[in-house]
Amino acid sequence: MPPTGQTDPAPSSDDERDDADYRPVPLDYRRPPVEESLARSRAFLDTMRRRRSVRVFSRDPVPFELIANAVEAAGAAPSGANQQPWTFVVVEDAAVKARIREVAEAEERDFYARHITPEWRAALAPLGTDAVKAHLTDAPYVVVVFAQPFGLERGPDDAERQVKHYYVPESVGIAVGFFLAALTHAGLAALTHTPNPMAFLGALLGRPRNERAYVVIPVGYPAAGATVPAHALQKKPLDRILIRR
Ligand code: IYR
Repeated sequence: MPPTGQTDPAPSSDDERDDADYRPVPLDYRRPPVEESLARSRAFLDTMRRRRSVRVFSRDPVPFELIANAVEAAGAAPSGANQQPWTFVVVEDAAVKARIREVAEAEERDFYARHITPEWRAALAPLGTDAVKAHLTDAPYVVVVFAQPFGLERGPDDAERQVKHYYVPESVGIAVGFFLAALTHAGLAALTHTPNPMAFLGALLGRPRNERAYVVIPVGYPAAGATVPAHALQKKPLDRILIRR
């Protein structure tokens, strides 16, 4: 770099600024003994194998900390450029849940009556789903996850500007996976539900213009005597999903 005559030269290119931004810190990590790893891995597998999508919920209350901890676990997920392009809106208000149910059911009625293809109907038949979405009012929490395709920041001039986010669907999908795993680990039940279209949720929940509804997840305890479709018990065996080379 040519001399600038300044004692504290300003960065002259983006590359140099990026170098200056990178600040390594020691990794906080403890390697567990192999026996401990195996025991934890097996216990986690046992928990996750029992996970089911639950469509009938008890109205029993669930401590909010369980939801907050699961959201914090989701927030620990990796994301494109660590931009964390997600917001988890936890709906507890009965009137808001009722409104979500009303609109979602209207859309689902339309889907099942008009938009579903014969192929799609056949794929859903073993799940026994229909347009009635009682889980949206019975579950104590309805978590609506929003993705942020871009961020909104205020510049030094106080003007709002858009910041592009990278790998948004992948990042939000991973975070939702962490969320579902955390709920399962805590002994809670959930359903991944995607009413189609979902645009009404941004308006209903007063979300900013950079957020798009990604998935709706009712969370609670299963209703007493809840049943699940036998079809959902059939997970592909390991030798069909794991290939060693
Ligand atoms: N959104 C509809 C239909 C539906 C679609 C899929 I793919 C599912 O795995 C389950 C349901 C509904 O919620 O009923």
